[in-house]
Amino acid sequence: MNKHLSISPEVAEALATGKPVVALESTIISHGMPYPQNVQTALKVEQTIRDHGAVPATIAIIGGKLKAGCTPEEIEYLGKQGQKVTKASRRDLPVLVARKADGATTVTTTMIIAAMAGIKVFATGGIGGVHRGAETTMDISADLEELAQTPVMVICAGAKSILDLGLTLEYLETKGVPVIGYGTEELPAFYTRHSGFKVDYRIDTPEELAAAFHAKQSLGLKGGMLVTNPIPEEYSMPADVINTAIDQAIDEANRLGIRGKESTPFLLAKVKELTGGDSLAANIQLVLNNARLAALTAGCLAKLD
Ligand code: PSU
Ligand code: MN
Repeated sequence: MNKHLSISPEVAEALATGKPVVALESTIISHGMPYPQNVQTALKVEQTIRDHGAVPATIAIIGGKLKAGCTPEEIEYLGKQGQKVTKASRRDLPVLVARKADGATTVTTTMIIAAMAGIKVFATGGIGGVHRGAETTMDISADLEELAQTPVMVICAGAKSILDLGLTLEYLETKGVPVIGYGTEELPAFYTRHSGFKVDYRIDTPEELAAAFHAKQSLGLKGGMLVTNPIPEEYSMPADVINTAIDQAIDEANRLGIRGKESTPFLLAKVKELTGGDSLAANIQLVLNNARLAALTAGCLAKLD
């Protein structure tokens, strides 16, 4: 085991006995939602995973340790610190670990730590991707590169249209990452079920998700798989409301010259501010929905492995 990795006793026991485990990211807690809803949601997501037969492993960097399985106290700490915690992507790991610092893990670093621990399924809200205007800014999330090289299935609700969804799909195709729609042929756009873009394959059951991931691994193909699970209809938002807010947020980011790693958190916070509590409520529901699917899929995968 890597000397920087620290697996909680419950997660270690589950992994050793072949029980299903689901990884969860911590940037969604620190940067993705306001306190205290972020902490409440993180704990509820863990409970949902337990209710569906799997063990949750919330992932973060605490005191330079790569944690697979956070305590409720650690979750509370990350949630309270909010944006003061370093948003940690792949490039941030060496310095944070050397300094024994804290970091909230993005999709990228959550995949890295999950893979180190031997966790294969990861549930989150949305992933990073190719930003609008990337032709000139070159702002492409490290999440896409990670999906290309690290063997973890990421279950999300698609990507927000703060990104260029068409270019994001092109990038994933180039990198050989299968993009699956759960019960849909269309890529969901986080708050809404529709984007107008097609996924590679529609899969309708957790059994088949597990079988596809298992096949990818037994073929010796590196990298992960992206499962996009649409937000339940009753919680989805009107497309015009959300798209107007996103356009306004992007205009403001451009005006203020927001760039780099601040870009995604700025846009997420702005969209939330412009759409009030509705987008937060939708966000919470789609994460719970992904947690359920991830737990069931991890259960199926545990039977195949
Ligand atoms: N998109 C969301 N919610 C999030 C994020 C993205 O809808 O919380 C977070 C995730 O942690 C993701 C990260 O991995 O932002 C991507 O940041 P960047 O675009 O800087 O790579
Ligand atoms: Mn970026």
